[in-house]
Amino acid sequence: MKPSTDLDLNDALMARARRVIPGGVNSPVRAFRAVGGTPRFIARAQGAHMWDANGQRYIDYIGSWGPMILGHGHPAVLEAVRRAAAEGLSFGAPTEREIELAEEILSLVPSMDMVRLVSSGTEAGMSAIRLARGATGRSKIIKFEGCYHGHADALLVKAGSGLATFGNPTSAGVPAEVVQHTLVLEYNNLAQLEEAFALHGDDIAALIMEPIAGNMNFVRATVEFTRRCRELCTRHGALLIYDEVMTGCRVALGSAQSVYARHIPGFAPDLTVMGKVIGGGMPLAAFGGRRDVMEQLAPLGPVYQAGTLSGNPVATACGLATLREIRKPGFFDALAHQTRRLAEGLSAAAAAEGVPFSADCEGGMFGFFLLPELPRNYAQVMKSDGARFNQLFHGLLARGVYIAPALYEAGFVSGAHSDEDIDATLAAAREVFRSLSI
Ligand code: KE4
Repeated sequence: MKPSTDLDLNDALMARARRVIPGGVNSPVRAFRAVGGTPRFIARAQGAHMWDANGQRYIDYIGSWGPMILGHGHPAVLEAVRRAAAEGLSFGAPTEREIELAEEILSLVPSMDMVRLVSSGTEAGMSAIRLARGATGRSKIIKFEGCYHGHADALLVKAGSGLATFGNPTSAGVPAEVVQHTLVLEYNNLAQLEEAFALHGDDIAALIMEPIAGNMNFVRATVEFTRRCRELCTRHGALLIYDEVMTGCRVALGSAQSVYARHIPGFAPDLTVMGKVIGGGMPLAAFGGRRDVMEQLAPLGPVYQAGTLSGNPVATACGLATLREIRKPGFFDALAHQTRRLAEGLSAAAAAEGVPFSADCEGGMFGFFLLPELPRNYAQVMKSDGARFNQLFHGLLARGVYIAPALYEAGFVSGAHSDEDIDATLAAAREVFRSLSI
């Protein structure tokens, strides 16, 4: 579509989108509300690059918020999707490929004895909470401020008024009764964790956590905090749910739980929620874990869960092809090297211009803060200078580098990001940091 004037096509598309889609987008973070300006309407993508409606090219560090770990348009993935689509888009009946993908996921995440495929991370998280409640016969759950587990009602909750008090809704339309069983604690706060279990331990069905909080940009749970979450859940008969929708097969082939198991021998969650990478960019997510818990699910057990497109034949082909590529020897080493080069290069560029900055990365996921030290919880993250972040975001965008349009979102590198892409990103960052330091 070419407008009659030389109006930017993104502006024209956004004006048109706003007339028919709330906020012009199908997911709020895409609207650029946090950073201002007009979202880029992407026309196509290939490898590490995306092109917007104006034909402007960007080096892509969103990667669809994590799924595109191989980069866009990987030939093996496209071929698998084409072949699957030609055989049928959806059957509403079991297929062999669902077994193959389940077997692949279990081989990569050995804490999972069984897995159920669904269509989104929200659906996976929501189902895991229901399963934990059904399996334990308890209602209370613990989550942490700053962690996001999808938009199921029980999880749209912010910390209550006092310490270890039950949560209040973060969204209109969520009745207080729905979140009255959700306890919101401070991430990495051992004292609050101890108190919550001391007060409510035997009523807690599950503790759900992001192992590395990509929804606070990039905040690691400390090893001691992780160990204590595991110990207290075990002692009180609560289930530890690891939300690896973002970190799963992204921070390591064996996901974040394999990283923490290096520091905590035998560490394993009871349930794991996955998504993004395992779908390769198509609508596919999963939850799984201990057999005795998973067998509580319908049709075997009393916990109901279902989905028309669960295990969709095209989505499973996309996910399977993706997982088979990333488990090839050397893929993750190369991805982690490139990601580390980016994170370290950004830190060096900021330091050279005297801009307060800290960065961290694991596998193909990275984060950074306009703070002198890495934050350990949500309150510390929110001390970031939002206005300065927005300048950084737009400075990079104008130079063809597309990072997350919000300071609390992580970044993602793919196997397609070349040395030239990283060098170009660092050159752009140096220019922007120079403008920030003025
Ligand atoms: P989805 O329902 O969006 O597939 O997954 C929800 C979800 C669950 N758990 C974690 C740890 C997640 O990060 C997510 C979704 N992540 C966001 C980005 N922070 C998706 C982007 C968006 O909301 O548009």
